[in-house]
Amino acid sequence: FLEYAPAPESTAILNLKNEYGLFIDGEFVEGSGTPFATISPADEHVIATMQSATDADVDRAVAAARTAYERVWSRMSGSDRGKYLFRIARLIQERARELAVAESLDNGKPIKESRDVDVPLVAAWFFYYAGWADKLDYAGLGPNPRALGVAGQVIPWNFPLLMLSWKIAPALAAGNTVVLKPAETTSLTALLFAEIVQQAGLPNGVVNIITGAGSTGQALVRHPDVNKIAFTGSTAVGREIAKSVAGTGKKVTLELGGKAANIVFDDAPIDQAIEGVVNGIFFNQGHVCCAGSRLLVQESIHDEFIDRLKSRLSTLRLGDPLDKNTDIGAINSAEQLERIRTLSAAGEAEGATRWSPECELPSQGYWFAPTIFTGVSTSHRIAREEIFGPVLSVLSFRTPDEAIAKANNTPYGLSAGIWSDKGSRILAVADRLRAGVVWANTFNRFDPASPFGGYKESGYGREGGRHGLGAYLAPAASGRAVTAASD
Ligand code: TXE
Repeated sequence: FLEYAPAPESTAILNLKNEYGLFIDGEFVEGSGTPFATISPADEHVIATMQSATDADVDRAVAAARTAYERVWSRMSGSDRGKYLFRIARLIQERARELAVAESLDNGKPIKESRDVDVPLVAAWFFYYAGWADKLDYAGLGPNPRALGVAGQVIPWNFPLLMLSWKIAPALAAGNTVVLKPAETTSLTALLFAEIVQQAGLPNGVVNIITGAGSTGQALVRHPDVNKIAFTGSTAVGREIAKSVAGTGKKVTLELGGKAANIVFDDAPIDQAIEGVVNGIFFNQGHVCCAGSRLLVQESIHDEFIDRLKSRLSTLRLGDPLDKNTDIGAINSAEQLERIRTLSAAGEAEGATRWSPECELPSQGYWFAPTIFTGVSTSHRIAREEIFGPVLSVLSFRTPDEAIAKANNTPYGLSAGIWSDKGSRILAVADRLRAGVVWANTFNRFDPASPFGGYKESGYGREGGRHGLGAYLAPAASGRAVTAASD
């Protein structure tokens, strides 16, 4: 199911509306807030207008999800829930080209990424969790694992559709209903997904999509009738959410920022490592929570490695996200561009050496040239703070112990990469890295069967695999070993 139709090249394939409503109880409805525009970050043109959901709209969406949970979804057999998820997965495949174009248009990411990575993974996530829906009783998740009820889900703008699938697929497979709020700059594909929900004939209210800013997310998180919160976004907002749900009994998973180390030993396959380092930080313009934003390279190969890395960067093509030859697209928003500029300026002010290949930036839209900083020390802001842009901070090390100490010297703990020819070294180093995911001789590889999540300020809970289901289930009360068939 990972094979896809040939390249989508243009927006001619899209059939977008000028205005989108909120998706509540199976229908697109008007919201009561002030509408806002979603724009293309590549040239700032308005794509469509969307609704800001107010507290009253959040109430409506949560009530619809509650009714659907009580009356329909929690009474349905796992195999029937699975059939709906399979149907959604197939519809995503059927509309793959259109979804990829819409995602690149709204987010700014290169079409070859949305076409070959994001959308295939979205389908894969629904297929994977569809397969779980009828197997929960036998999966070692406790006797008769029970759904939690209504899940409130808030997602970011870097992988709009993929983050939606990470949230919605396991929640539905486990028997929960959902109210999801996409990020304000990238809600378009979530609303196209709402159309898919309608096409799939999912019972009304099982999935609700409400658009709006952070205040809408906050109202959803605080809503007393929401049983589970799943959030992916900044550590600052994650902290706020953790505080606001303390003592409410809501189950929470938080997937927050990162500052991953990509560790290259002197025995690494160099060409492969160069590609992995480039992919690690420039994939999706570096708007990736697990991005390999710190390169730790062994001192003996440092200079040669950096020279070859620079040559490779000079071949990257930056430009129109809808051009299938583009490697680096637009920065998602003016705010994010400003954050990247501020931290890059701090890198220079603190004494690191900045370098970018020659690269002409388009005059309209939000753009940032691929950048590397050498001579970075662990105390520099660019070594400590998440930049979330196409900016690589390079540090060096002499021994494996030093590499491990530097890699772990961060408040985050989401991911890491190790490049070495020696399997024993990879295992020994991986074991001592405080990171939820460690890639060996590869980077940014995702699979629905594999749990993903962090340590420390990168959050808690795991998404993906059996663990991802556990986040949406509560074991039944002890002694309740048999479920009667429902009518
Ligand atoms: O994130 P926010 P922003 C990091 C990255 C980036 C920084 C800021 O470093 O530069 O965060 O990005 C909703 N209650 N990441 O400002 O604000 C918001 O509407 C509930 C890493 O975009 O966290 C959006 O839907 N929800 C990250 C979502 O939260 C709230 C991905 C994320 O927005 C809310 C994104 C509130 N009080 C940014 N305030 C990753 N881990 O991948 C905002 N939101």
